[in-house]
Amino acid sequence: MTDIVFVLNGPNLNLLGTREPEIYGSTTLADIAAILEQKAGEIGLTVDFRQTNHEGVLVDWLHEAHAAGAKAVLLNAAAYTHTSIALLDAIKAIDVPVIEVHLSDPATREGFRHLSYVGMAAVDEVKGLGANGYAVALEKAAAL
Ligand code: CA2
Repeated sequence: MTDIVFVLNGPNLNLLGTREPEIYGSTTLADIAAILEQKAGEIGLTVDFRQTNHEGVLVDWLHEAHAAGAKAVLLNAAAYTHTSIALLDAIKAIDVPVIEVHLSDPATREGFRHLSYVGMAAVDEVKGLGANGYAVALEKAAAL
């Protein structure tokens, strides 16, 4: 096992900070990456921070985290959280613990956000804390 934590972000999160700030806040994904990289350095971890709009790419990256012997994956699969059996299968197929992350709390939003395939296999979750939730999740990863 290495000290690498993969931080994987799904569709539309590249727009963070530019739209719907009342739901997702005004921090950009680049800001979050910078905060996490600094925090990771302080606690002796390395983060590999990525975003894609494509479901299969997230599956490939989960496999890559496994092949790299990553310590953990922080996964904000965005809308694929609620639809993707492929992601559920990938999380179950790898040895790396996955922590589910969301900026908002999907349980307090529309009904279609209440189901989480990611949550069926994740070891932990951080929801509703905005951008700070990523740092909280990194601390959880450090404690695994
Ligand atoms: O709260 C979260 O982190 C979500 O994963 C965000 C997803 C949503 O589908 C999940 O239910 C909860 C949506 C990400 C869209 O990101 C945007 C960012 C800026 C502007 C518009 C969308």
